[in-house]
Amino acid sequence: MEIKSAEFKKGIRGTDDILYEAVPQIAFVGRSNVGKSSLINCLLHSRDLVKSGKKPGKTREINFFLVNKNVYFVDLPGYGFAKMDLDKREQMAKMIQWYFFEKVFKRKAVLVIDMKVGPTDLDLEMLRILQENDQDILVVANKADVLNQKERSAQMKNIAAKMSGLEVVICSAKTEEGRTEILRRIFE
Ligand SMILES: Nc1nc2c(ncn2[C@@H]2O[C@H](COP(=O)(O)OP(=O)(O)OP(=O)(O)O)[C@@H](O)[C@H]2O)c(=O)[nH]1
Ligand SMILES: [Mg+2]
Repeated sequence: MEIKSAEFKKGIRGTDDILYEAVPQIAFVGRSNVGKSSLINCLLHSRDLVKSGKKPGKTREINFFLVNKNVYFVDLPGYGFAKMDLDKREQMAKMIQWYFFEKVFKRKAVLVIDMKVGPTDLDLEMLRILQENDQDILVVANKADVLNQKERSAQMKNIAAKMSGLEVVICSAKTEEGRTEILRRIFE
């Protein structure tokens, strides 16, 4: 699948008409700092359309990007950022849950986990929420570039065991490993 165009549409924090448009949404969800925004930039081949950053807690709104004029890539704030004060963290968690509870035209969730860290309790909790809401889910393990071969195979086993056999695409927003595979699955 080729990316022909991508543009920022809007950032929302609560209900908004954009949610209910007849446009499919590909929603990127995961821990803060796992590389959701970077991964979207990688998929779109745009270096900085989506703001990403060194500091966790970079994305504070639910950002909609219109891709190929017919699908939204949705960049969500991350969960589990320990240094964010509790109020703010709860507010983010609520926003993420609220988004997935909303009934929209069509949605696919891309759950991004950290390949090195593996699935955390919060990741598994998020997976459960997605499954309970009957979401179409694609799990991707990002930052594969930081692992050597040995660590890679160990982590693949660890992830497979913790994610009850769900298929996981290994990727790196940095090296673009897995990019074509993710795009294929998103658009299939
Ligand atoms: N080595 C490596 N670093 C990455 C990769 N993807 C993202 N990063 C780095 O991880 C940091 C966080 O990236 P973001 O894309 O802002 O992460 P995020 O998940 O959007 O974070 P929040 O918006 O806080 O939820 C940045 O310093 C990125 O450069 C990757 O595949 N490999
Ligand atoms: Mg982000």
